[in-house]
Amino acid sequence: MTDFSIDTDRLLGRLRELGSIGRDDNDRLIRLAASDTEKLGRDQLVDWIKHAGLDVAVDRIGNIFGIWSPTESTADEKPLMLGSHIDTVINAGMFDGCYGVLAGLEVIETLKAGGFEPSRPIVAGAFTNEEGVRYAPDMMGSLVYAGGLAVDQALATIGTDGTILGEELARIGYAGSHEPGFLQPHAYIELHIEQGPILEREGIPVGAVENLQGISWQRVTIEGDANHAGTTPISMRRDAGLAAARVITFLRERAKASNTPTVATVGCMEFEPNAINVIPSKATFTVDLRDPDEDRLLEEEAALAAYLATVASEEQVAISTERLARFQPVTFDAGIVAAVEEASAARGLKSRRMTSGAGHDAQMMARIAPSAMIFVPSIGGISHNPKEHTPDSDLIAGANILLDVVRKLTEPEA
Ligand code: HGY
Ligand code: MN
Ligand code: MN
Repeated sequence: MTDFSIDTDRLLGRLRELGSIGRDDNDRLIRLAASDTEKLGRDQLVDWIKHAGLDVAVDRIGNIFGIWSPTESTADEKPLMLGSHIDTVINAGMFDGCYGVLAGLEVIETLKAGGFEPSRPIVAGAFTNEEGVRYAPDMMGSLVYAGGLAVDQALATIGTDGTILGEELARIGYAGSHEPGFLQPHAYIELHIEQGPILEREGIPVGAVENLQGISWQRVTIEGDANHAGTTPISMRRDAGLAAARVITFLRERAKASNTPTVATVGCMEFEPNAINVIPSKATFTVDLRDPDEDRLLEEEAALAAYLATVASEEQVAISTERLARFQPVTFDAGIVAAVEEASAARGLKSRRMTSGAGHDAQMMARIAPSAMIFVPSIGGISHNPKEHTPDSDLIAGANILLDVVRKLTEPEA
């Protein structure tokens, strides 16, 4: 098999270029789904896809695909799909998602330039709204693509800023015509930074991701009574803020005491009227619960519901919840996971099997095709933070492993 290796300057240069698109006046990277800044990132990606001589397709939920189908005889075969996302969180790092999209495109360009004739088309994709920060749930574009959410329902989603996703996609020019799922993949592979501390801590450059944990997102609303901070005795308070604080503490203490991989996060919190000398009448916050084991995740959800009832009666407040996302744990394709390990060994790189703590588009694509992920180390395990970093050598190694696995899965019959 002729040796191929990716064009490192092209991949690293594009990563930095895309990482510079969508920064605010304080240099914070913010490319929320279907926003003006994300449009700039999308436009740049489409330029690169066209420059690579691939066909560009955009579906109704705004997922972008670069399609390489070099030979007539295999054009009708199901494609091998590579992908991730280019939308970001607020004040993001530059590798989350973008690395997998650009490495997928890089692999295709390298194979194309090297005269490789794949046994099936190869597609590089960028899924809409993987982060779910502006519109819930997260992994929305791939969830719709995999048939887990009706496209019209997704397009009608109202964002945290009151906008409607479908209108925003149309406004930025990415309300595509293809029906989501128009290309049913033969297999799906996603290269991604680990976003956790394990690979770096163990000095291992490649993660062969064999499963991904379950995710439960809820919005909790607590309603009490506004009252004077100075004159209202503690015994007479219906303090929504205090009640919210009790829930946050409960979640942390329960997760810590559990001795399991369960994690719980309250990432968003709003008080009303939000005034220094007024007892909060209302607290609205989000709860993100995760666990690789579905039964444990169900237990955590039940424990939270029971505690909310306790707090409601003890603090004399009204508590309601709204489901924002719920995804069960996913196990990836053992054959592709093994191919990642073999490709790593063939390049003299150590790899280890691992679970993904973060949600990814692969979690959704696994519903319609054999799927797996490749991780590279994150320095300090930091992500969703501008300090997110992966050394060039690890980025290049991961992309070459992706290249080798793609070749193995599309090697023409001898
Ligand atoms: O929430 C997640 O794990 C992903 O970053 N959307
Ligand atoms: Mn990601
Ligand atoms: Mn992310």
